[in-house]
Amino acid sequence: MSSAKSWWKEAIVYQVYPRSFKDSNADGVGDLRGIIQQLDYIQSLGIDAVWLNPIFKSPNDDGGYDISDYYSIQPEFGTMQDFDELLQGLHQRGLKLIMDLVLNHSSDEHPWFQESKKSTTNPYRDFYFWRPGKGSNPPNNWPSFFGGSAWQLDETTGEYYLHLFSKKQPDLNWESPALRQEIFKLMHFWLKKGVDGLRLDVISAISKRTDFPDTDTHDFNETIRKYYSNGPRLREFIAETKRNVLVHYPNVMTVGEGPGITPLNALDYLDEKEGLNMIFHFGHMFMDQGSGGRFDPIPWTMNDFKKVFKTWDDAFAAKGWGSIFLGNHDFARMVSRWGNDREHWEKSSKLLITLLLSMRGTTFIYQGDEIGMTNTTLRSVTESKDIETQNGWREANKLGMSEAEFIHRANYSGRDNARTPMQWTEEEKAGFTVGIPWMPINSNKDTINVKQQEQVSGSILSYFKEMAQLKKKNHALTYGSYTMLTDTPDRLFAYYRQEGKEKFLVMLNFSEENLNFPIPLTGKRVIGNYPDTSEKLRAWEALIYKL
Ligand code: TEU
Ligand code: CA
Repeated sequence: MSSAKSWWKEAIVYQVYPRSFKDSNADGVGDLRGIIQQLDYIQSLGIDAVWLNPIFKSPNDDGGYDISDYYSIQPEFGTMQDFDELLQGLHQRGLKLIMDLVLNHSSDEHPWFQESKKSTTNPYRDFYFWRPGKGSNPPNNWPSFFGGSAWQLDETTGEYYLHLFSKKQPDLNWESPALRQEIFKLMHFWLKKGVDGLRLDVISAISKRTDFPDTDTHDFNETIRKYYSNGPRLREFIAETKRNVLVHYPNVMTVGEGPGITPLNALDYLDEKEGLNMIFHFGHMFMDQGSGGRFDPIPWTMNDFKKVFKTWDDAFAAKGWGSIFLGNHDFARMVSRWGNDREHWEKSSKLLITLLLSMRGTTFIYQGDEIGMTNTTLRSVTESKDIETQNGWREANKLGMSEAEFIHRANYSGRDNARTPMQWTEEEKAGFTVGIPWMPINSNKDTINVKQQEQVSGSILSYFKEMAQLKKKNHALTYGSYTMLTDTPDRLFAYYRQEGKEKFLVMLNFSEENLNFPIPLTGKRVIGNYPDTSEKLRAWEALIYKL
């Protein structure tokens, strides 16, 4: 990875899902003033930047990823003044703010779409993709991420519009120069306010194959890779965005997100002059998804997991920079998915935190993972608040799957898992709200909450803070090389991080078993999730030695 120093390479980014972080006005929905109230807590973590999921006006069909006004704040979240106060509060604490911009699609309630759908000759018609159907069928066989066809017939003009996600998220047509000018304008608006970074949602899909060929595969992730992402004008659009906007804000970080980014095409997105700073890849996040996608789980192995990190570190060995995450608002809680959220909950939470903060690349940690929050349990699909789960059930049901089987799958991989309210205290509403929370609070808030862990020295929270300090104090853990050990038991993930004379060995036992591994006799233990050191690596033991 390029060794040029940048704040965003050294940063530990804390992701805040505003709807579930802290409610300040008793309506059961998290809001900006709630985040302002918790700024001292956020600062106490020792992180450097906050990534906020979208906070723009939205009908909330997809958790705010369906924006109806890019220039105003979602009323439930507060006002522009609240935003300005939040930004100021972060900057006063030496923290940066990364906004989440959704530029692949808007809400169907956005004025652009309301105009576009009026007639085939409307000036905004080409802000979206409209195509005639094939007889009574959609223009092609593309499936939506959220079930059903990616095309919706609009009666007014008798044409279909494209929506890779929900029907209420029509894809924006970046082929239109006028649309691109509007995008650049809104980006300037937020960057002029002093925002420090942008997470660009589904940026991989902004260039479409405008001949819209049928997909030739039933594997959903393959369809994404081959047809939805990495389109013919992608680099051109990113370069134009860089030239028209980003180049004017040299210290602003950009991280592109999107399925379909692979080790072979990732560098197309990253370029000092014409590209973004980083991308989120999904190599590990999709490895347990079968051809049917999220609700079609397949087994994964520790070797697959380790290989993903090696592959992606190699991809950025010479150029570019990686992002390291194990969970976010779109996936199950990391300790439930990769660790053991039962008898080894504390140890495995600490182990995963060790990985996040010692792997090469910028660390992104999702709210609640610093205290080991776990998956929730939906008893029925009606309890889900997520369109992907609701629509996933509609599709599964059509194919004859039982609700019991589907809910079992949704409790393993569904997005509701990550969206239960932040657990601040053991109070009835976990200190999140005094109203009725928009989503039920996880029943384990009595044993997993910030207040309790702030008072306990060996807590996951205190371990996170200690590990964050270790990363910040040791450049090798940021800029050092990454060398994975290969002659180890499958369940042992061990790697060196080295810069000059500074060399660390990270040992992570992803299993309940004691593993034989020659813990280095020389060198000094710098952190571990057991109070002592034994001659074997114990269940879910994480250990870092400075050699
Ligand atoms: O997710 C895009 C993406 O990467 C999808 O693969 C996503 O992981 C999943 O299929 C949807 O759960 C981004 C946002 O992170 C997600 O919350 C939005 O639903 C989606 O884009 C549409 O804006
Ligand atoms: Ca509120």
